[in-house]
Amino acid sequence: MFFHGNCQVTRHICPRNCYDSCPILAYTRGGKLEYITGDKKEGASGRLCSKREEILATVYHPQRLLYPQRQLRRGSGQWQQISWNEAIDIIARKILELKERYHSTLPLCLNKYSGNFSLLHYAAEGMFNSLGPTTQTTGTPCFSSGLDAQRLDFGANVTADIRQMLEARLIILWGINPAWTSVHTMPIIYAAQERGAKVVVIDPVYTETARKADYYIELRPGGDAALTVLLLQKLAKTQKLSYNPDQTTGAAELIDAALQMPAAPLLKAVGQTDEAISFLAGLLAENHPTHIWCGFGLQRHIQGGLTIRLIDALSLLTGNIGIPGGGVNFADKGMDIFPFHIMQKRQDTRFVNINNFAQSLQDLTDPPIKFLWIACRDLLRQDVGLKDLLQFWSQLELVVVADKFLTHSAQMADIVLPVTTEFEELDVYGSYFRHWVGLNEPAIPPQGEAKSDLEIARLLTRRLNELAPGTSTFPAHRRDEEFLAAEFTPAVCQALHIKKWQDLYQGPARFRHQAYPWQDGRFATADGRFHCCTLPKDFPQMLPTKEYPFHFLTPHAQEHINGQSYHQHHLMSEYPLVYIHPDAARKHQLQDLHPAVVWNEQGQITVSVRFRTDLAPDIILSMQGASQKGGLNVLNSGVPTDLGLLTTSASGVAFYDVFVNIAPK
Ligand SMILES: Nc1nc2c(c(=O)[nH]1)N[C@H]1C(S)=C(S)[C@@H](COP(=O)(O)OP(=O)(O)OC[C@H]3O[C@@H](n4cnc5c(=O)[nH]c(N)nc54)[C@H](O)[C@@H]3O)O[C@H]1N2
Ligand SMILES: Nc1nc2c(c(=O)[nH]1)N[C@H]1C(S)=C(S)[C@@H](COP(=O)(O)OP(=O)(O)OC[C@H]3O[C@@H](n4cnc5c(=O)[nH]c(N)nc54)[C@H](O)[C@@H]3O)O[C@H]1N2
Ligand SMILES: [Mo]
Repeated sequence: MFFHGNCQVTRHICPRNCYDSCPILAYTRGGKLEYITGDKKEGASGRLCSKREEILATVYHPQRLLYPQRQLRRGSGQWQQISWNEAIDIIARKILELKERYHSTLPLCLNKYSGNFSLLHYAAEGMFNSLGPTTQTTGTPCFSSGLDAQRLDFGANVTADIRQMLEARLIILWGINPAWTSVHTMPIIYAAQERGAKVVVIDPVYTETARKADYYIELRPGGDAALTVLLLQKLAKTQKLSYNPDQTTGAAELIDAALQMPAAPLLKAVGQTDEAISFLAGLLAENHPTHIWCGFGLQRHIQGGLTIRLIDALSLLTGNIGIPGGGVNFADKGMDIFPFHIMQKRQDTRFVNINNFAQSLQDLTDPPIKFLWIACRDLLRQDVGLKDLLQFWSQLELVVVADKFLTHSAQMADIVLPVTTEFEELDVYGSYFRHWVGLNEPAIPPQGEAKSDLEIARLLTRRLNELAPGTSTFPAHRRDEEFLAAEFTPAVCQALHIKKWQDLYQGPARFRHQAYPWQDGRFATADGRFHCCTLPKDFPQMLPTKEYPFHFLTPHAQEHINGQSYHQHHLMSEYPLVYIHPDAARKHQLQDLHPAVVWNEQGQITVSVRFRTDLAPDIILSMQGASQKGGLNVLNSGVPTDLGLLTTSASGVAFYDVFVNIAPK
């Protein structure tokens, strides 16, 4: 903290699940947080995105939850403000009752994910683990398949510093829309363009990023694996592929297998002309280094893992791995340096796949789930398999939601607990794409009666132990600072080049000091080699049917993160906007700006139609979380992707392999 004029300035790091993880400076005057701006430390842009208003508005938003409340009947909207003591007492008694009834703590379930990934927020897991074996989720909806793909190929998940793009001659933005989802990377991309790099966007949708690119390659959703094989074929035929046999396994086999695949079905899978693919192959052959950035959108398909593996191999075989400006960026697991002591991890947790939660709830019978705690998550808006989830809901005896707003899930809870923002608590957050770890220091006191997830864990632990001594082993007496100190082991401090966690008061620290990985040609795999994937005989690719003739793509929106849009509901349409090509729309008797129904075998939703001439005729596009009513995921059964088990213990989910039909309402 320091003082500037008559303002107190505190350091923060945006703890949202975003590529940019922006360092923030917060200006507080007279106890009121007045202004936030980007901090330039560690090569950050010094700017904040358009969500800056949201971040600030959340703190003092009139609809923010400030007191614990109890709902008389789920979904009734009849809320009663209660004290923390009452809320925690109801929860503690239910936990003890269930434990006694089932002689087990497995009926207690925690579902926590994307709201805030900071270290001390893992107190929620810690509190659950302190009770005994409970049911929790594993895996991630974001990036499981791609993580596994890179782990299999390189042996680890390491990204290059984004400034490496300045060294590239060609930048391929593949299934990523940074103009919306990583806006602070765009200046680097523009600067690279100014230095002569060509930028290609590969996406089934003509995105904001595509508008900024030099070339845009449209393709069918899920056609990327086929596209990569076509590129390998063309480059192999012109002797543009090479590799070091001492550093690679499976390269010759992969090239052979690629050459044996007939081109016609591949071209059909991509939905592109041979000419366009030759053009792209030419760019790759002529421009060295090529930097490829694979987005999370790219791997939200059943073959997402294979796709990333093929792209890794393409990069290796064109000589782009381990050189400045080259490589395939996806996601970094640098935060794994932390021990996460606060979680009090245990071996006997009953884990279920976060991407198959609804089904798991139904399948778990011995003992069944009776108590659900939701934190940092709006299950009923963002999860898949909602039909099953809602069906199961009535069997839950107590649903607790800790959140800042009365989310879709909170509206179906028994108890809501108000949580603090990153300006009201102490914590540490690290990025999965930038290479830094930073601090959130309290700028203002908790608003209303809001409490951090850690403080809530403490309260519950204390009450449980009052009612039944020895129930919880969570170290509730420990102060925030002590929890942090335990995470910053000597090894962590050494890796971050700091002496103690308090050094982060001066700004974020780096967990990666190398600008780009694999410089010495040795990989983190068991044998130190890069592993090329095996090519299957033909590719799985999910395609529209007569009954459901449209791909339903629901990528991430510009103005808000995921479902975190309650602060701006007044600006949003009531129903989701769905974009469709006017020709396709007319075939289905749809009119621009009119309501319609979108449905599939999972259910149906009401939407508002918007014509968009740049869309393929078989795609319906809608941004997730971008309407008051939400509800897109009612249509999503949650088909698993091919990979994810290795790194996250659960497969990913093919969010974008969803097919629908549409008609006027
Ligand atoms: N503004 C904003 N930023 C965010 C988020 C947000 O909600 N809003 N969310 C954060 C989170 S949690 C995540 S996981 C990331 C996600 O951010 P991104 O990695 O950008 O992922 P998506 O938005 O899912 O999809 C990116 C692009 O993939 C395209 N795509 C879909 N299918 C295919 C395909 O088969 N092939 C190809 N080549 N492209 C395809 C989509 O059309 C989309 O343009 O962003 C983070 N940052
Ligand atoms: N159709 C479709 N669905 C998707 C996706 C898609 O691309 N398309 N993307 C998926 C992806 S990649 C993701 S990451 C998920 C994200 O979905 P979720 O995991 O539900 O995450 P968010 O919507 O980011 O945030 C959830 C809640 O956390 C709350 N929160 C914020 N800070 C805190 C805190 O400190 N404590 C507590 N207790 N709560 C807090 C927020 O107010 C918000 O209501 O959605 C997935 N769903
Ligand atoms: Mo995500």
